[in-house]
Amino acid sequence: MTSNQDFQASSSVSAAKMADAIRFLSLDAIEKAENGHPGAPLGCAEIATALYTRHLKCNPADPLWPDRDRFVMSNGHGSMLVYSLLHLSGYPAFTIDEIKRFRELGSHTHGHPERHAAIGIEVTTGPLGQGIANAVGMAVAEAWLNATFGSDIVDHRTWALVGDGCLQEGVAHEVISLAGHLRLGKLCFLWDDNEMTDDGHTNFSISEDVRARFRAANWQVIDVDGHDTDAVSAALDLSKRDPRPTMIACRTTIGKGLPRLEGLRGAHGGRVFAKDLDEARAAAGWTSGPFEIPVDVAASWKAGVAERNKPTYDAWRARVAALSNEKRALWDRVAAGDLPQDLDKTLAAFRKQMATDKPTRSTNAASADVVALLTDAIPELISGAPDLEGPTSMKRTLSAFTAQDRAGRYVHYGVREHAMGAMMNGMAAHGGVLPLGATYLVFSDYMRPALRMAALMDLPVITVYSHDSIGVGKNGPTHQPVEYLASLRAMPNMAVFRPADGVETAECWELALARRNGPSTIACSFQALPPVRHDVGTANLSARGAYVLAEAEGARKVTLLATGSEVSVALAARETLQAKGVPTAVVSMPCWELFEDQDEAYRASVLGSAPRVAVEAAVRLGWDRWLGERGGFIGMSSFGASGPANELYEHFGITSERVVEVCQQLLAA
Ligand SMILES: Cc1ncc(C[n+]2csc(CCOP(=O)(O)OP(=O)(O)O)c2C)c(N)n1
Repeated sequence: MTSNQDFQASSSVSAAKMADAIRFLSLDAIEKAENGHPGAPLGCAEIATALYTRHLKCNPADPLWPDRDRFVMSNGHGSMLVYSLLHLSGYPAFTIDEIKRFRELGSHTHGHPERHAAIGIEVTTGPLGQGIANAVGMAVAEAWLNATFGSDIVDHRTWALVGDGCLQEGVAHEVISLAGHLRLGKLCFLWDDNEMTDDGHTNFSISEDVRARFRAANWQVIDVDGHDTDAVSAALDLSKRDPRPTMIACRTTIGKGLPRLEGLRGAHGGRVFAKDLDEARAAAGWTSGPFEIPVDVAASWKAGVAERNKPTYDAWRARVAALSNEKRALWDRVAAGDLPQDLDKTLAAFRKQMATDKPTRSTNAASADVVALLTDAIPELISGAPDLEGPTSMKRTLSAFTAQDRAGRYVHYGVREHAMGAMMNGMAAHGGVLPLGATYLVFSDYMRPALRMAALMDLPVITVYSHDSIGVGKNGPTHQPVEYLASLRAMPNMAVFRPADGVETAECWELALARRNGPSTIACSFQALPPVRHDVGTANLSARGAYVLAEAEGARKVTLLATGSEVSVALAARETLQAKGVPTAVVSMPCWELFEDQDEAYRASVLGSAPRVAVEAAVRLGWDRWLGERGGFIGMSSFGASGPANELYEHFGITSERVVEVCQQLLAA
């Protein structure tokens, strides 16, 4: 007998009653909140019961157990299912009072699950499709850690509950394809196959064979009755025996157990009333009052989750304790999400080297050198650049993470930027690995939903973007970002770095790595840039977001603000202006967000009181914050064009001559 069967045999409470406990907790909370989505928690109650009480490896007393299975509810609108599960499983944060506060400000029972791993929520879900892509990233992280530390330390599964909506989203196609290719055998999707979405029957919008889609992508596909706990449990067992990822198509009835709405469109998110609950209680023979769980049912949940897992947890702790000192130190560090201790020194040495060498080359090339250093210094760094390995120089010495080689650290994402973004979030949320991605800045829009989730989840995910302006040149306007810096800067908790030369590139990398509670964007040039920094590189001048790169000779009459490739344009303009008797300062602004964080006095000292003119080969949006009422701006107000980069700069008037002109007009006004 397996331990699962042992548990089933010893439990006196029926699976149906255990599932009903989920149903009534969810219904009571949704009714009290006067909104929420009953359809998924009711329809998935048996699926969740099978998973949690018979299979899921977890410890409610230690939600952060690194070797726990990861559970993602990708159809996050059904969040009450998760909260009911966590309450019944004994996660301390999910008291009955928290369940009663469903959707109230400041509760843990948010409208959609919000990442808080310390209390049991692995990732934030809500935008459909993101969760399943996170799950694929988690499975990659697990496979790599398993290969690195061995099955004694890391050997767990990733389960994702997915709705029709998740599978219809484009990102699902990307990750299903990649997960099958990578044979992520410890990954299992449980599809809530209820043939219903918000608008009604799925046959309004989809007629393909979804199962065949998974099979074509090299997944194991199993069909079950989603309301038969034993059948679901048996399918979960089967998923463990196949080297391919598994999709279990669980045929369910939306809103099961809610007589007025079950099987109907209205069950998805319709309001439930006290009368509905009376009818549901009568139909199920559930005699307990609101928010009450019968003692025997509660005990069975405790036995099925906490008690079943206790021996596994204790044995794991003993194995970790028995690790050699060296392995233990590495494990403790990566499990805590800390970076290697001497990394600061390595990066500071690189910064100084850049200050000495003063190379004229693209910041993308300088960034690639940093990545090469990081690759050596951070063994848990896992990188990827969707089919742009050459232009982004990301792979270099790394071997690929493949179905055969789980120790590889370069993921060949193929041409799947959205998948990369969402998978990196999953890896970062999983912990133990440091994901790093690269592509062209203009393709960041293909990742945007995932970037927003990284920012929302406080995940330290770094993406490096090359080809950051019209400086791309002959590839033309499709490949020339103009509005991207503004749009990324608009995102709360996203730090956008745009370094001007090798030294600033090193600095921006140091700062991005130091950000542990939010994502970073590093925008790099395709074209070679002259060095703009002539100090010896002992201090990280970018750390305050913006700094005076060249002070005016004489009392400042004008301040030029610039980022990245346009810093050298500003410096050239300054020379002319100084020669014309206009004392001019140049401020480099590699990271607006860090500058915004500084105190007012520092910002005022950098910006000065003289008129300001900004130059950035991008749209003006956002710049007025730094320019004040009388500021001038030189940049882009249209899409770019196809042609050599230097001609494009002339064509669009992003030149030192134009900067001088604008300054003179401003001063004459
Ligand atoms: C990207 C995205 N688009 C739209 C929505 C709004 N939305 C929330 S649930 C839902 C229907 C999803 O249907 P399904 O996954 O079958 O869930 P079920 O009706 O079975 O609960 C929609 C369109 C969303 N949350 N995310």
